[in-house]
Amino acid sequence: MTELEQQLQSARAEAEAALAACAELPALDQLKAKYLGRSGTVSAALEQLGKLPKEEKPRIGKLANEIKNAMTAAIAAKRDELEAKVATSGPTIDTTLPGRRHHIGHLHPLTQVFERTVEVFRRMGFAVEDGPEIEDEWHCFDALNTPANHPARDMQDTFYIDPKAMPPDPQLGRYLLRTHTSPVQVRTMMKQKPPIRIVALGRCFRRDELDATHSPTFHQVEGLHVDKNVTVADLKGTVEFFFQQLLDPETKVRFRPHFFPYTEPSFEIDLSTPHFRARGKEWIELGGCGMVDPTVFKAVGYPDDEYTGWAFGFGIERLAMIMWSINDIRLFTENDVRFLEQF
Ligand code: FA5
Repeated sequence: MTELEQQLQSARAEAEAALAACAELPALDQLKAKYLGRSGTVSAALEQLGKLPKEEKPRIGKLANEIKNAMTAAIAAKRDELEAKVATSGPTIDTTLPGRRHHIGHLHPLTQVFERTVEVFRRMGFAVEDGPEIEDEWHCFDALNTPANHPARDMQDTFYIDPKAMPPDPQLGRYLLRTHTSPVQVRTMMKQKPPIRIVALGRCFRRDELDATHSPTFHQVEGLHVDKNVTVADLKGTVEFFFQQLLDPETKVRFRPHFFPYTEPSFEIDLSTPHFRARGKEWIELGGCGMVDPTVFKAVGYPDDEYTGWAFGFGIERLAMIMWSINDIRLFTENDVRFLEQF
């Protein structure tokens, strides 16, 4: 065997070993350049063919070509193999491991009461209205027949906005955080003519001390129905139907005479549910209501004596507390999941 044949055979053996060990595409490229490239081992051997004696040329030339072809094919096969591996590799998943549990959240209890309230009133043909949380004195009080000397307009009772931040309006007065949802009555009546059937739900603010049943911020739902010949019987029937749907078909509703400046007559709404009756507690106070006072119709520009209507307002927190026997209003805002996940 000539020296050149030996060189070629050992290059072949070396290349085969390197190819078998090669596990990555960049290494394969290097390997190809080393053995088959223009100045690679095989090409260098082929260049030397010219210097060989005539009788050796065909034999060694054949051998060099065989080695070149075999290495080209082997490198191509390796490339296919490595490329397929790259395409199918990814993070490996052990499908036998137990799955990770996702904690599915749910709606806050107050939001659930909101949604159920809206659902029952929609069935009775009521639309949902909205109003601003920052109100002005006219919509919150004056238009609702609540004069300037009423305690609700006292600085001690109400959160007023700094007049430097929001200067008072010459017509509408100072700005404040609304103390109830009743100004939505005024806003709705000013933008549309009867028949009106709306509910408005939202946040209210009062300078009340935080205790088990009071919070400086709480929610109310307001209802308003104005049309021709609307009566107290409509009011009582609607309120009773609502609570029977929301709480229990056996719920009883009691109207106790009361005073609100913007309704006449006015009532306090008391509830009695089988659940509370079973615990020896008969009536629970929930909110106020009454027939819309003619002075309110006047303030919103309705003609005299053409319409009658009723309105109510009650506390959403108090309603949720009755629904689920919750004994402390502070739980709603503490965001303790041990409490929240019970609903
Ligand atoms: C009113 O706010 C009247 N606007 C209701 C009304 C509307 C009467 C329409 C007539 C016609 P009152 O101040 O009573 O009424 O409040 C109604 C309910 O809101 C209360 O019964 C209570 O459930 C809730 N509420 C009032 N203040 C707080 C508070 N600080 N924390 C939690 N809930 C409160």
